[in-house]
Amino acid sequence: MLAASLAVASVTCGGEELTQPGTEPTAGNVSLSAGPAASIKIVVQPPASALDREVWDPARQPVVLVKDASGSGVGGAVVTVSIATGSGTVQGTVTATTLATGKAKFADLGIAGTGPHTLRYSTGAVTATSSPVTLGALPPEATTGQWDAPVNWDIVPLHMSLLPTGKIIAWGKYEAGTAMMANPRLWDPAAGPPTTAVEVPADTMLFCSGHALMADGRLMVSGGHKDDDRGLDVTNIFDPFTERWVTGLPKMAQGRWYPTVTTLADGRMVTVAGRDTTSTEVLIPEIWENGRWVRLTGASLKLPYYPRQFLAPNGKVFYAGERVKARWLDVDVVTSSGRGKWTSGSGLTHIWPYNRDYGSAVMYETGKVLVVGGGGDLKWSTNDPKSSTPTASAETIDLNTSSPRWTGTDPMQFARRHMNATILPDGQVLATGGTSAGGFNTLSGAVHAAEVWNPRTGHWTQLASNRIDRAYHSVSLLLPDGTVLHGASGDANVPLTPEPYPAQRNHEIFRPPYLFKGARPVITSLSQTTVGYGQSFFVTTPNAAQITEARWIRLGSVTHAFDANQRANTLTLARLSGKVRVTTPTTSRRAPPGHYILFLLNRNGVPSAGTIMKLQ
Ligand SMILES: [Cu+2]
Repeated sequence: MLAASLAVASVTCGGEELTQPGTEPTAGNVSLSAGPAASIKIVVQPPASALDREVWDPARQPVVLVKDASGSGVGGAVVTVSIATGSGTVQGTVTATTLATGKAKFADLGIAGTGPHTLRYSTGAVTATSSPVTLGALPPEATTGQWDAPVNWDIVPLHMSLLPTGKIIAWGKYEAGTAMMANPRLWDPAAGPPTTAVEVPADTMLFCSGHALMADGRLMVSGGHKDDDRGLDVTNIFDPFTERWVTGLPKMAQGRWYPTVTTLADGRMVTVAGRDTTSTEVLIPEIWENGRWVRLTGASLKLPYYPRQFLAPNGKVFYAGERVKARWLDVDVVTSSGRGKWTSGSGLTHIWPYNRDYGSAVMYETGKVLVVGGGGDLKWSTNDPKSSTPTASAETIDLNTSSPRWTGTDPMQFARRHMNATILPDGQVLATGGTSAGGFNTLSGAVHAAEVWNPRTGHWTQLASNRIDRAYHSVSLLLPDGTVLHGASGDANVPLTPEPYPAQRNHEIFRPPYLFKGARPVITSLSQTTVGYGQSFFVTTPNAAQITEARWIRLGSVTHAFDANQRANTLTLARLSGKVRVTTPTTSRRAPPGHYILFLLNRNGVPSAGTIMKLQ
């Protein structure tokens, strides 16, 4: 996948792509008029101290100068680095080739080990030894991550969306201590704490709506709260650029309380399930196209609240769970029963044979879905078998194949319902919060330990524990800096009666282990912030020779243990000199149009801070 042939050559200092003319000479085309190497002079020493396995900052990468007996620089000499003293091992790209000047710059070195080490540089029979590098052991947080202290909000931010501007819009049910609807809050994390968020009132109560970001970056909010179990038939759209709500759109045919909104490949939006203004379960999806809602009467199906569904690479909507059997929704096919159709398949029955109500699901990679946790409520309103306790089990499915089938992966360390699953920049999935106890929201079983799932190994690793019980109405949201906001819970009360579950007007920030492994790659600039499909763009970074992965993750829009907007694509990457070339997915079925956070990663799994860009 990597352009390996460029990896070594990219240590040259030119600013241009190596295949273009006019760049500095590289090892392959210098004239080797000097004599054989007679000495190695150290120009830049390695860092005096670093962490075990840290990928050293580019400014701290060694540079050596190879000269012949007459003192002329030797071009085209391959210099190899090894451990001179110390018990560790060199990591990264261990050779560098001299330019015509005789200089060779290493680009991607580090050492696995602890204590003092020196490096030996050698070419032919000539060697030199570096000054010492003292390697510190990784802190425990490099294994467990770390939780910050709780941060207060004025509301319970149980609906939360990251906007293209980097601001966060959030709302809950009631203003604290009142029976008045909570106004949405627009919070700029760069400007101050959430208590400084500005109110951006909407005309109607948005509590228990469904939401997702549209192709243009506006937030569509379908339905809302008429009263408990009764949904509004309105659609509100928040424009993050004018910071205003747009209302007055045509109403939906039915109200929706607990629907899921999904962005399709062509930018159309579909809203599925929920309860209507009379508390009747809504069986008919509606699609937003050409400025109006159209009912998909051929696709009548009873689905639980907030269906966990995704746009799939075949262009259909894939309903992953909570029901035992997953299904496809084709929004365009027309049958005798009308437009739209649900279908299933033999491989689409979950391995865990019970409803995964209030488990989570995530498309962690192009066309690949993880369902995890859920169940534990015998009163849940489907005919599927129900378990009296939640599950720790997890399953994956690859929708890129012709006959997808659920496959088991390791269970979490803890059973959970009302948990959140969040894609991390390194492609792993973080599980946060929830409860292991049976019943709708039994907080005696609240789980505080985070866990992370590695899609390569299928293993879950237990991480640090947060302080606050967060189950029903909790959220988790990946932030562009690579941290995860985990917040809310509760706010399910009838006005001014004792809360059945404490209203958590706060969040905690989780700092994943990768933030404790030393220097992070840096994104300096992008050649463009809006890109098309199958298009390449350039990311200027001083870490170009160290980048092993580029990934983007769609901005999160989360509520009720499910983020209908987040999804990730690993992007095609080529390392050049001083920059990397990133190529976007070829089709919008693999990545719906809209806004994504781009991350670059090094071989140690450490991500850059992300940058938000638009795919169209
Ligand atoms: Cu709710």
